[in-house]
Amino acid sequence: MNSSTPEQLVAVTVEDTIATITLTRPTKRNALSLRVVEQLRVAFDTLPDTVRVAILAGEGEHFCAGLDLSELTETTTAEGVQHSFKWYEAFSKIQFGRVPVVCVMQGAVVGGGLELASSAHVRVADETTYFGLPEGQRGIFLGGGGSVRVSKLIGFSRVTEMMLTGHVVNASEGLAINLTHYVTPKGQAMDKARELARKIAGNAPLSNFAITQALPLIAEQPMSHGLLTEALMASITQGAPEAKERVNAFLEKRAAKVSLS
Ligand code: 1HE
Repeated sequence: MNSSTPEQLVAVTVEDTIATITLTRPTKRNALSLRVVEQLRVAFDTLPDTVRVAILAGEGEHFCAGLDLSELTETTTAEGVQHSFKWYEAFSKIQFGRVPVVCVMQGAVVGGGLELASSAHVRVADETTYFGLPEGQRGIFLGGGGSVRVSKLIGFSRVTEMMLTGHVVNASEGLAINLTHYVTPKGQAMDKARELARKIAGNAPLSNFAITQALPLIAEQPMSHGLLTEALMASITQGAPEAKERVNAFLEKRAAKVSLS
């Protein structure tokens, strides 16, 4: 399936079990207008049932320049809150949708672009990538969930420092502080993301469900609740026939060992 028309700001392609959802507004550095955010929501909400992993990417030299600042016109407080809630709804479809999401990054991953990337489960940057939170300089604040999601990735102290000082973090520094899981040479992040997506698609769907849905909730639970949730999820996943088959495959030396490659 391929779908992209001139007025479309988000393109969806599906190959086997992997969907690629691409921001297609490179002339505006993939800035997130409300139309883009809405198209992202629809794209993640309507993935075909055959899809097991999604790749999120941005066309051109920059993943995403954040909020479309041309839309930051005079709004009432209530309209501003509604604006954020539209972003929350779309980004929630990414983080808590049916499939794991791998984000491919290059160039600017700033402001709302970093809030978007932090909604994905796995992040792959190429060496041109840089991360910034220029809201302070623009006289605004995070509004796409970054106070929560980016703070969970790097801690609120680093978010505070980036926002106060305008500190722009390069790819290798981003790797060190957990803004990205991988850094590739220039232009190779998509290849790496596809390789990872194929691995993720090969996991048991129930395990992927537990990893993407239960893990973030467990992290927010008090320890006693978290351990109980974990025990229940463990029991549910290992009770599935697919788990038994996979474990037997290992015991019968039919499955790959854990290795560094
Ligand atoms: C934009 C935007 C945008 C570019 N909204 N139009 N985000 C920012 O503060 C980042 C602002 N953007 C930049 O700093 C730079 O554009 C980049 C470093 C990302 C890329 O630089 P460059 O030299 O490749 O591109 P450019 O020439 O700056 O921009 C190309 C065009 O995209 C230009 O429009 P044109 O009509 O003159 O061609 C820019 O105006 C346009 N453009 N970025 C609108 N962001 C839910 S709260 C989230 C809060 C935030 O995200 S705050 C951070 C906002």
